Amino acid sequence: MSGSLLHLLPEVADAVAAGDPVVALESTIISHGMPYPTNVAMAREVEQIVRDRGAVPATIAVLDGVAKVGLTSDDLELLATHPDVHKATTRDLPWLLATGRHGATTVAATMRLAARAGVRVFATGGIGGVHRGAGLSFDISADLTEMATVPVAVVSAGVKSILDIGLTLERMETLGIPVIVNGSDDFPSFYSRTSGFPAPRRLDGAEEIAAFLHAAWGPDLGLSCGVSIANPIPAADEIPAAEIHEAIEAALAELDDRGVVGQDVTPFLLANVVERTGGRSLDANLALVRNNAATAADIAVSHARLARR
Ligand code: PSU
Ligand code: MN
Repeated sequence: MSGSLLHLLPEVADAVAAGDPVVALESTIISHGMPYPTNVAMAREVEQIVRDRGAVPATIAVLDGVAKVGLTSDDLELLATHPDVHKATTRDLPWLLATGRHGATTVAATMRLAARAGVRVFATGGIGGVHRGAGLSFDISADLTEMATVPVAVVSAGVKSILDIGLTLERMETLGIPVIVNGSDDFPSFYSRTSGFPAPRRLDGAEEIAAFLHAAWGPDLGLSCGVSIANPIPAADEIPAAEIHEAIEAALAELDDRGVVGQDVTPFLLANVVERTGGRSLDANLALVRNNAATAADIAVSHARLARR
């Protein structure tokens, strides 16, 4: 089940072997997406939400050069506090393993390790995509490449408007990534339930989404791609697009001024927006992550039932 540098927590390995529901969780959001100690509290709470809905949580990261699927509470604390945890997308994984470092996995790297471990459903906050100005910078997240190639369902709250949402949807279409919106006709934009773009496909609830995954990956079609499931933030927690707009524009301007590029772009923008909105954007972020964990757990439970037949 696991090689010497890929370790599954026994609880996760047992659940996968039995075909029981498991939900993968990423770690970049812990190390590079939220301030301490909110980040570690969030990581623990989200695992509990997954458990309460009948699935096994598997937070994923690289620790001391070992790719871990399923972490202990101490591992979560390390990821939240250690100064030398590298942000890791898929291409960084061999470097971390070969040199024995710590890495916090992005959506892309988490998907890859989840798939290696046999986990098919994954909850996160927001996915990466096509950055504004990508026509010149070529900055397009490796999350999209991974979703085109690895059969894992990623439950997010859509795409933050730090990105070009329209181009991100175009790119996902080209790459053949199915995009489902749960319970809405509008594609959501993280803090907001709408984005100005329609849902490419709408499904309502975990049962319908699990049936979609089963159709995609089952023996009839045998698709090998991932699935992007956009789950709008609950209405009570939403920040209307007009209210977050100013903070995002200012963060993008500061990004330009400082000349931040490459893998530092997304963490810079995330931290800058939190700073500019005070606690408000962080509260919304926490609410949508909880919501995504609950939805992903429900999908994993329904999908495990279908896949077992
Ligand atoms: N978008 C968010 N919150 C996040 C991220 C993106 O709203 O925490 C993180 C995720 O881990 C995602 C990564 O996979 O940033 C994308 O980074 P990049 O744009 O460098 O590919
Ligand atoms: Mn990038």
